Amino acid sequence: MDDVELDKGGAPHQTTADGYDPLTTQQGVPVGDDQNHLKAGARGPMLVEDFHFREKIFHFDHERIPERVVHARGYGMRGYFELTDDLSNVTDAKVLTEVGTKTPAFMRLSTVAGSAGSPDLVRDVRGFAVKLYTSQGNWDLVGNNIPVFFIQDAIKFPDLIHSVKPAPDRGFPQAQSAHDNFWDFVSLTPESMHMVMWHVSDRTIPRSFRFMEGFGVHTFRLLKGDQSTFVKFHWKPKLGMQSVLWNEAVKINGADPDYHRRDIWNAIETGDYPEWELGVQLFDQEFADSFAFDVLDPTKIIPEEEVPVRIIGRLVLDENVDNFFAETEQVAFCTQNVVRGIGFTNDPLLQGRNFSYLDTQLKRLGGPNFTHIPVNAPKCPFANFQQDGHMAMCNPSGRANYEPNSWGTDEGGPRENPENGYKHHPQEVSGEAVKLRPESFADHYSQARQFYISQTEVEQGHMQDALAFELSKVERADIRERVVAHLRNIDEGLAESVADALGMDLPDAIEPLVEPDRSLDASDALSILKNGPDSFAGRTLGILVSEGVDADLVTSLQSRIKDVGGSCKVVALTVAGVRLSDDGELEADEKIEGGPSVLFDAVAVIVTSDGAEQMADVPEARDFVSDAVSHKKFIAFTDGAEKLFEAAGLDANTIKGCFAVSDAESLDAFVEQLKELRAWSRGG
Ligand code: HDE
Repeated sequence: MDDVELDKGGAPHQTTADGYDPLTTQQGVPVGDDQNHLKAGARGPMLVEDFHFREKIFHFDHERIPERVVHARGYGMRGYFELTDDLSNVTDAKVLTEVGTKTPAFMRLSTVAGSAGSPDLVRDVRGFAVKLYTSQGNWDLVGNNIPVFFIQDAIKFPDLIHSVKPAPDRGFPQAQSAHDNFWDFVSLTPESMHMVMWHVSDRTIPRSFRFMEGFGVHTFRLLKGDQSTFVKFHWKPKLGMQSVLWNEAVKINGADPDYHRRDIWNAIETGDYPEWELGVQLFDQEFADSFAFDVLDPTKIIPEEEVPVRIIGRLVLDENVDNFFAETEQVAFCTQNVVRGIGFTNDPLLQGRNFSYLDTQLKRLGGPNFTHIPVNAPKCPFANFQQDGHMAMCNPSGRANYEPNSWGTDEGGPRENPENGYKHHPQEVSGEAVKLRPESFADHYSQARQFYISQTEVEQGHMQDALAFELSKVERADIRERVVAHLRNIDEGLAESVADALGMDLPDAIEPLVEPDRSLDASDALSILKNGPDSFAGRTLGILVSEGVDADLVTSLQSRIKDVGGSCKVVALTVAGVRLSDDGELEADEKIEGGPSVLFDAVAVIVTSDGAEQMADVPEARDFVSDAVSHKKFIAFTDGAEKLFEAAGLDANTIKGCFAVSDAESLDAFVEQLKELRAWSRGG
């Protein structure tokens, strides 16, 4: 038979008359009509013969995969990790020993309780998951923005999550912890009290993903040969930490439910790449034995004052995804993904997680081959004899799919490598099979108290308010009482203030398993405000403008903000913007209804007195200034703006942190002040 040249495909189909690539079916057949299905006559019934219609609707019907059972709402970005300090004295992991190497990374930041469509600024822990595609395989560090957790044993995870998720009978509240079930569970679970303190702190309402810390939470091991060193991982944001106020969070969720994802998307698009430093706390068995708490207990931290955080590298996010579903939705993190030189401890939460993450992917991604999806596949070579299953994309080639075999190095496939392969830590294991909580996990209040006393007065006030708010949504008085009874073991002042805000008498304290140690020192590293930024970099100024305002003033304010690394958004009565004093046009980024001051870190009210008078009649413009004042934002205002403030019942000239601006000098003073972000000393 003559050789026949097969058409292997790939040749471009004919383009459409107006130059577009043709729309085809999944089988590559160009579609002639994508507007109407095939009918028996123009007004007749559908004909089953329409394969294009059937394929299109079939595919649409199957677009959804199960959302993550926790951390459903998340946002992913690509980047790289660069090692700056060599840990080769304690680990064999190349990613931690080859200084200067840039390891490709994928990061997904998330909330925990809400479903995929919930708003970004709910009070919640944030997931902080990083996948590093190292030359020795994938390493996933699947952490949170809080260094401790609610529970000590993985067996309680379903209970914790059920309690915070919508109640099963009514299907709400969505993405909230301010309800009976959550506070019922945590108040019956004293080990959660340390995490509860973090939960009611400003950590759970971050201003942006870019302004929060991340933690590996558990104690892990770094391994060099048989030698083990304990390690806790920390991510420190380059821009410092910042959170919003609760009253802002509530309003932001309405004004821009995508506030966090939009923020990080925009930062990457404009080249202002988000960055974190990776830090490690390294310690040995001797330290672990002498430390006041069990290093396997995930409800405890090791204060940075006791074991300093050593910075060893940086993570830079420099690319948004091309497709949200392909990458962010399909990325599968797994605590078990470690590389040679990194190992586990017996933290009972970590042990449980090591089972859960692989298991959950089977349900979510539908089969065992999710590792073949590009976002999950290693970027180093990988080869084994695992085969088949749903959607197998890279089955082993050649005759051998087993080993040992006799097919040699050409055809016989890969083999284990005792020299360079992964080595588990040879820890000795013994003991009776018991379902027991170690006694060394029994202290539930000492570090909760330490966290509270480490906060500034402003932050302590926020915690008191948060507790009062959350508990005011709890219908059952006995649950409210039980929470306050725990607070008495943490801090009497805190308990009193919450009881007072709830209008209840102080209940007796809960009997602790072990007496809390009230002598632990405050740790400054635990406060956001003590670790705030010292510049306006990465922040946004909202400028409210009216017709005819001084062109020089606006442009010099904009350029000053740019010089300090910040950005500006112009807000006006119409989205078309305004005409400036020099007749130039200034386009608005937002119409006033779409640009409330809660979306900005600071605001400037650059209006003429006619403009202020006109805005005085616009409720959203009045809210713009009154919210900025009550949220303690620094405010610049022009001569003439007073009328708008007056309409909101305020006198800009007497409010702390309000700056009358008219010239270069006054603008400089305002921009200098912005380093501090908020006028905390403003009353009210
Ligand atoms: Fe998770 N967790 N978790 N978790 N977790 C999941 O895995 C689980 C815990 C964390 O962006 C699930 O792929 C158990 C602590 C993040 O895709 C699931 C326990 C910490 C993400 C799961 C915990 C985390 C998850 C759901 C108690 C911080 C999102 C979907 C022992 C150190 C990853 C999935 C992403 C996701 C189980 C507790 C962080 C069900 C059983 C502690 C950041 O496997």
